Amino acid sequence: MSSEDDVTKLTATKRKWAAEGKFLTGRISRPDTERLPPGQHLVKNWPVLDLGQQPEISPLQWRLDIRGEVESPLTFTWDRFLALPQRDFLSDIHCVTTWSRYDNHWRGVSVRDLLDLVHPRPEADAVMLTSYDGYTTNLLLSDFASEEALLATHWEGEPLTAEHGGPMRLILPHLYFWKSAKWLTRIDFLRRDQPGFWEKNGYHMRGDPWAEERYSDD
Ligand SMILES: Nc1nc2c(c(=O)[nH]1)N[C@H]1C(S)=C(S)[C@@H](COP(=O)(O)O)O[C@H]1N2
Ligand SMILES: [Mo]
Repeated sequence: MSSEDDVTKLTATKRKWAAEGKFLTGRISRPDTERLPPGQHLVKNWPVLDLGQQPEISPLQWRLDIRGEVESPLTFTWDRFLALPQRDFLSDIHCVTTWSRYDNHWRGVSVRDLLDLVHPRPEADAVMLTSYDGYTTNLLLSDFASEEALLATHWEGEPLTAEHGGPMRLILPHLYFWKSAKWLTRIDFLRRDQPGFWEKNGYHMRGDPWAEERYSDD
């Protein structure tokens, strides 16, 4: 567990990288022509990155609240969540700190299946994700609704460990990994995109790795 001081230091360092444009190569690429986005390198291990407050959530306490611009707001208990179709996914991870990891096998609930249940209103344009550690991150609904997006409970056949966001985290492979909220507990559907934690601290609102959308322009 790190202290509030460590979180402040980490945030300050990452703000500085954003201000300096650290890691930017200036290249633009496409997932269909280049699997590895510009400025990234491959790792075999799976690093742990977060604000240092890793919550332990028991299945009995766990909730997922769906609120905001939806026809059917819902609160999932763990049992109700596991009653949704469980699907298998294969995808790569691209972290803004320049590591990428290929061929991760996931199991979980497809975001598309969730959207079919809650019916986002036509006004809904974005989502804000909130996690048990207080972390927030924002997404356009068009990105959140990606076919590859999942609410993951398993990695490589095993339940997600607490340090990697267990019991459930988002996996959104086509954007930088800071968008993939660990310990997800709330999804708010919004009329307009709003910045989350890193987006308020110099990071890009969207975060496309192939366009190197690492930092905000201002
Ligand atoms: N709840 C929560 N989710 C989070 C974070 C966090 O601090 N809290 N960090 C993000 C960042 S910056 C990254 S790179 C990935 C890291 O996930 P990992 O630790 O499983 O590699 O989680 C993202 N999701
Ligand atoms: Mo990150």
